[in-house]
Order: sequence, then structure tokens, then C-alpha cells
Amino acid sequence: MEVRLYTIPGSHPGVAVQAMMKAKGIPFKRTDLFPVMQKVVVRVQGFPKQTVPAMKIDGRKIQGSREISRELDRIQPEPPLFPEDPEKRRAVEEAERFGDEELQHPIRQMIWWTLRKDKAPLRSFSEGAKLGIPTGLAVATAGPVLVATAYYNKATDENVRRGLAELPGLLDRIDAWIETGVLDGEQLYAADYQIAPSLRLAMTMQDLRPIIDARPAGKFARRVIPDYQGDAPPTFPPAWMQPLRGDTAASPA
Ligand SMILES: N[C@@H](CCC(=O)N[C@@H](CS)C(=O)NCC(=O)O)C(=O)O
Repeated sequence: MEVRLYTIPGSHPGVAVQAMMKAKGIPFKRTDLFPVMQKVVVRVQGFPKQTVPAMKIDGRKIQGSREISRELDRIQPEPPLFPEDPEKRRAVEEAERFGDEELQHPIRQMIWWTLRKDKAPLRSFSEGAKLGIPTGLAVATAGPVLVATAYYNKATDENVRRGLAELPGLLDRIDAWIETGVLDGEQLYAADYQIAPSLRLAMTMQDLRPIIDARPAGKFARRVIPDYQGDAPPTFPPAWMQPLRGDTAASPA
């Protein structure tokens, strides 16, 4: 069986599917793509959408982290990514959906907003990537790519500030799933692999790392994804951080 993953270095859903394949012992090859360029490359490769992760399994195309988790279970059932018990499966599927639809994107907007402000940390996200050009050159010429990526992800001040204000609520939901055993159980499932990489990406931002590390979500994320490349110094204005520090009465900057 030949498996090839198309991803962007540091992509959180890309890290999710790599962790799932590692858990199942599925060998795969990886094509690392530049942000923006990935839109073109995956379409040229014949995928229906322009997002990564995208995967070819013996030439068959599967795109999207949730589609991929189901396909991986089909081709290699052990260890399973979903519980057998229907009720437990529903709970894992709901947490996985939350990770994909509600958690991934605000974190994506935060990191692109951060890198758009200062591209220097981009190098730490790209170490070891096979982009076809030296990492230093990729980082030095990344300015327009970062502008475009922040633009198409709508990583605006308004959206990022809102995302930061809403993050405590998202973390509460994750902590509650950990408490009830939907996440962070003895056996890791698709929802664990979906949610932990988003937390780990958030934890590359020094502004957010101590806040997440102080919660069950942080311990869980480090268990599921022990290593996640990237380190971004504090960038968010203090007023944007106030909701995360429990000060909801903050006045707008
Ligand atoms: N939520 C989907 C989509 C992932 C996604 O949006 N990936 C980003 C990179 S992390 C992307 O390819 N964006 C390009 C675009 O939206 O056109 C998944 O988990 O597969």
C-alpha cells in the first residue's frame, strides 16, 4: 500500500493525521507545501478541494482530516480511531467535529495573524520541512505569502480578538470532555488526535502556552502530541489577552 500525505509544515490537521497514521503503524510519504501554493498543488493533483491535509492511498484521493480518520480505520482497523460502543462513538464523533469545525480555525487565524506581524518565528515552524528551497530562503521571502495567508484565513484584528475572547469557553469544553473520559482515555481516538494538535499549535504562541499548560487540556495535548514545532514570542495586545486572564470587564483597546 502506498500512502502519500500532502500538508503544510506545522499544519495542525496535518499533524493530526500523521499522529493517527503513526498510532496505526501505517508508513507514508509526505509532500510539504508552501501556504497558498498548496491550494494550487492539491487541485492539480486532482483533489476536489484546495485544503490540506490531503492524502493518496494507492492513488485514491481522500481529503480532510475527518474523512481521513475514517479511511484510516477502514484500511487498518487496529488500533481503532472510534469506539465500538455506539454511544461512546457518538461522543467521540461530536468532539472530533468540534475540533475540526470550532477549534481549528480560530487557532489558525491567531497563528497567521502572529506570523504576519513578525515572520522571524516562521523558521521554527519550518525546520526539517522539505519545501524544495532552503528554510532560510523560504522564511526571507515569505512576506507576501504571509499577507495572502492571513487575508484568505480572515486573520483580522477583529476576528483574532474575538477568537481569544472565546478561547476560554473552548478550553472549558475540552476540559469537560477530559473529565468525562471522552478525551484522554486509555485508548486515544480520532477526537484526541483532532483536538490535541490545535492545542499544541496554540501552545507554540508564548502568549497562550502558560494559560493552556495550566489546564487539563495542556497536559492532554502534550500527551497526545509530545513534540510540535514552532515558537512565537508574545504578540497579542494586552487588552486582547484580558478575557484569557479572567478579566472579562476589559474595555476595548
Ligand atoms: N478543517 C479541514 C480543512 C483544513 C484546512 O483548512 N487546512 C488549511 C491548512 S491548515 C488549508 O489548507 N487552507 C487552505 C484553504 O482554506 O484554502 C480539515 O481538517 O481537513
